[in-house]
Amino acid sequence: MAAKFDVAAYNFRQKCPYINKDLLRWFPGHMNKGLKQMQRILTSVDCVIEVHDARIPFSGRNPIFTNTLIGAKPHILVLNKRDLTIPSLIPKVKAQLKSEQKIEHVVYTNGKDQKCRGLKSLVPMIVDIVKNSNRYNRIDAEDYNVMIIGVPNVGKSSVINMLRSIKLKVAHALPVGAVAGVTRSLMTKMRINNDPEIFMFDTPGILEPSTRDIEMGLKLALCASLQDHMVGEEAIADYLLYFLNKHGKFKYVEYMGLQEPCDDINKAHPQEIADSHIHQGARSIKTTNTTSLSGPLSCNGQRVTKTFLKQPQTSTD
Ligand SMILES: Nc1nc2c(ncn2[C@@H]2O[C@H](COP(=O)(O)OP(=O)(O)OP(=O)(O)O)[C@@H](O)[C@H]2O)c(=O)[nH]1
Ligand SMILES: [Mg+2]
Repeated sequence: MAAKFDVAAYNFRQKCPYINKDLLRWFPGHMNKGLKQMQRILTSVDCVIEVHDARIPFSGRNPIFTNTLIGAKPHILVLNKRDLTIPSLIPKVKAQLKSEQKIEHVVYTNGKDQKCRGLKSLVPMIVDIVKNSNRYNRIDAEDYNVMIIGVPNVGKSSVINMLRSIKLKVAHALPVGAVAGVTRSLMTKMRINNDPEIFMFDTPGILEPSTRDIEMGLKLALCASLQDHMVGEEAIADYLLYFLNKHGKFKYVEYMGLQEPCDDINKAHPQEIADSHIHQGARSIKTTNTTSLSGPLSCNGQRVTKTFLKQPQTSTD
């Protein structure tokens, strides 16, 4: 039985841990090139699907998309990795996105689940909103072209693969991977449906050229939209610790074999260091020798386990 801790009894940090903004800046050449390629094909695109991580529905979407790619095109926001979030929060998040950001079409998906109802609802939704839109130069086209955009590692390629597998029963064709930056250029369009013909363009994940906000950058890092080693595993783990304490989420205490919550990743455990590996959005720390943390990510000798961090903690927004 997990012990209960009272947030009020602790003097937890009130401010997000500071890290140098440059560590959160990642805009390599392939992102710049990819953005230009995406802008060039816009006239042949009927609908833009923006994929984002469902754990951070209000943070980290790239404003460049809204300004330069979405414009007046029909737009669907796909919040992927539904399995890592808390289902009961979904209606509230959707309502908030609609009222505050005027986003009408929000779909939650699990890009790893062929039975996902959100994925299955996408094709009818695309057909419906494109039919009811002004297609300009493509008014007579019978096929539908859809561009998938989003920040890195949110599951863009996985969603396309899964749609192809659901609708066409074909094997996955696009490479996917747990580290941000797998897709590095605009891909040839892929058929995902036959009647009507729907094609999708996969694109590289694109971040903003500079970081506006440290906390937003850390949230993106925590969801693995930035590569861990660039930001620093300790900084990411420390932000997670800050976040969990701030929101009174203390399951980590038991998982890590602590007596009580701790608020300083450095003081939490100075000697024993877990060989660690943080991967694919769900942070996982494994006992391998491949990536060794030089800092005290583990508390009191316990390793943060995959099971713990894979559990939905909360929406990270
Ligand atoms: N838990 C979970 N993992 C997912 C889901 N969808 C995709 N993934 C995983 O997330 C990681 C990134 O998936 P990709 O499809 O490569 O993401 P992407 O947005 O195309 O990434 P880039 O091409 O690097 O921008 C992979 O390890 C996938 O297996 C999901 O719904 N839930
Ligand atoms: Mg990809």
